[in-house]
Amino acid sequence: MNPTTFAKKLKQLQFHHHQLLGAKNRPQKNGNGIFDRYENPVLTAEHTPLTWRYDFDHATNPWLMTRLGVNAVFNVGATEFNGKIILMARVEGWDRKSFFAVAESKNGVDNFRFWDYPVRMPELEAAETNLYDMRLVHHEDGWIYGLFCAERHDASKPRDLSAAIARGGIARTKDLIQWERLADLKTPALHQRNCVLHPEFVNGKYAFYTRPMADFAATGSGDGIGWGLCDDITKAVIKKETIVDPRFYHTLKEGKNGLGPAPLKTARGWLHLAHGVRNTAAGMRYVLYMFLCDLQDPSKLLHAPSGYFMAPENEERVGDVSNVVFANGWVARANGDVFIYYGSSDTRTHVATSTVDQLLDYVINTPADPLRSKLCVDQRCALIAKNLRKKSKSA
Ligand code: BGC
Ligand code: BMA
Repeated sequence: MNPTTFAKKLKQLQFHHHQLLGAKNRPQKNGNGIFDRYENPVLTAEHTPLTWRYDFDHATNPWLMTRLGVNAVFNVGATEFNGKIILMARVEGWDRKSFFAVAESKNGVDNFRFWDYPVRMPELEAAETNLYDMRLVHHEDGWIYGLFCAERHDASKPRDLSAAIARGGIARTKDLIQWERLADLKTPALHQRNCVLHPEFVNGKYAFYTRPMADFAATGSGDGIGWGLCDDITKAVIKKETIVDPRFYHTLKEGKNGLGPAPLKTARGWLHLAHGVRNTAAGMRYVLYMFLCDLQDPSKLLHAPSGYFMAPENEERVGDVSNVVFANGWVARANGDVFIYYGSSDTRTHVATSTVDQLLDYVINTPADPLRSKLCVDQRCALIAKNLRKKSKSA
């Protein structure tokens, strides 16, 4: 490519990138009354800066090749920071390694822009191979914590290249740029993914949601979403875990479940967003669900509405790992608006909006799963009868 064509092509690339980042995003019509989906994803691989992917120098990159491609941007942590909505994205390169990067937007639904550089997270040791799915938590101790999965090959099985160990990584920051890496969370279970820090002290201690598993990823190898306390966050050890939200046969969380972002504090309790997994002939299916826990005792489950909160739809259903929605970030604004960020099929990131009032109505007034077909029919018939009574009265 001659220098003139190169310059023209580079300009085109920059123009299209500019258009993409400036595009407006609108809520989809006909929401379900619980939340609204949006027309466009908020972040995709194409949203990452061109400076991360191309070498702009004609002398060293005469074909204007993508040198370090980005494969996917998904499973973002989220928080409000200096009046902006901040997403801590899981960015995955063409090399399959994930890393973290901050993107910010004023309104939380469009015009997300990445900061110039991704996060340079300090490594604990060279064995650590992949970092992903950060939960961002403003703790009442004044730090912003990042909790993420730190994955490595299982050195005890040198011949099995897919044998891995998932550990609960912890780091903290004040500015989202300089990170202090702390020791990984220690619990009785070998594998920990989906660990989340509770934003407040409980009995003067740090409190964690965990997800103890005996196997790296297999469904059926853990009991559910756990809870445990620890004294020292810099060397976090949980000796005893209790289960807050167990798995259950023939529900959306039969195979495995894990907490999403840290819970939102509301007048009625701690509001939770989690994922549930079931095994199917077509692979694992990931959906989102919600529940509410007691304000005084956050390990006590109060309400668990029946069924899923959100399941993959349309474009969301297809990607590198199809049939997956996964959420590890949400933001409740002071006016009660809630922005829920979710990854679809390990490929892209979307937003859905709701309000604290709507979500509380949803978790408190939606009946619980009665766990058997017969009882589910009774539950639905009660609803039908109520509606038909009303209809005949108004007729
Ligand atoms: C992937 C994760 C996945 C996990 C369990 C990891 O290697 O990076 O996205 O959740 O395996 O399947
Ligand atoms: C996991 C998660 C996610 C991912 C999902 C589906 O266990 O930790 O990173 O979205 O599997 O691949």
